[in-house]
Amino acid sequence: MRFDVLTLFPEIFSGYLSQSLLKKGIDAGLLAVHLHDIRRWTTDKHQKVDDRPFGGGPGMVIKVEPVVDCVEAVQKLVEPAGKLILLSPQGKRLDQDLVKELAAEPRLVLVCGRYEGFDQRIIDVLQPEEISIGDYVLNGGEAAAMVVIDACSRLIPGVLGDEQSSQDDSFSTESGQLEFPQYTRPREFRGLTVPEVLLSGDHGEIARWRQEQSYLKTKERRQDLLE
Ligand code: 6GU
Repeated sequence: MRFDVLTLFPEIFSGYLSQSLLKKGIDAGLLAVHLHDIRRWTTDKHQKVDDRPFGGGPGMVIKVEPVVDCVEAVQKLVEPAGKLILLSPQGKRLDQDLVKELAAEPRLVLVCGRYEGFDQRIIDVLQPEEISIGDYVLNGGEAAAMVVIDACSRLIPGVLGDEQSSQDDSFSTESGQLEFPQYTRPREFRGLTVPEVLLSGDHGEIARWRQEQSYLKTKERRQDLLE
């Protein structure tokens, strides 16, 4: 799977992409992330990517020409052109079902906003899918793009090792419930012991216990997931 990220701050991504599972997936050729600096598509002397809003008001608005030029150039780099996504707090809220849809795409082109927003004509011309990662405001779409890449990468076959699995993750279980509690050594810490059933070796009992724990935790914390 290929991700192209269009941003004013490409450096933000380097640390994140060079660690852990994402790095392994990239090194193994299972995913690729290409960063594109929107500022490189400006044509004026001052490389201006934002300007004051018509009609007045605080903040700056991202200009239409560099973003549209950058998107069109990046989409032409390779086939297929990829699914175009604009990260924005006005977008459709990301959840695991949407992650599954996105992870089935061969290529995503992710456009990160900053400041007060995009010139509306960017959206009118490019007609991207707008995606938000939740009901709060970030300084920009970069953290949201990393969330999309991270969540999708877990669903790409081979990115998680054999010993790991996205099947048991919260929201990914058949039942859509939260995860059961996990324990590892030592058996006792500050008087807190590991539930006896997990030491029993009875795999049927363990599976039943875990299912029940998932259900109880979901009922207590996220009744909405059971409805
Ligand atoms: Cl995608 N961008 C910004 N700026 N804020 C957000 C967001 C995105 N998703 C939630 N809040």
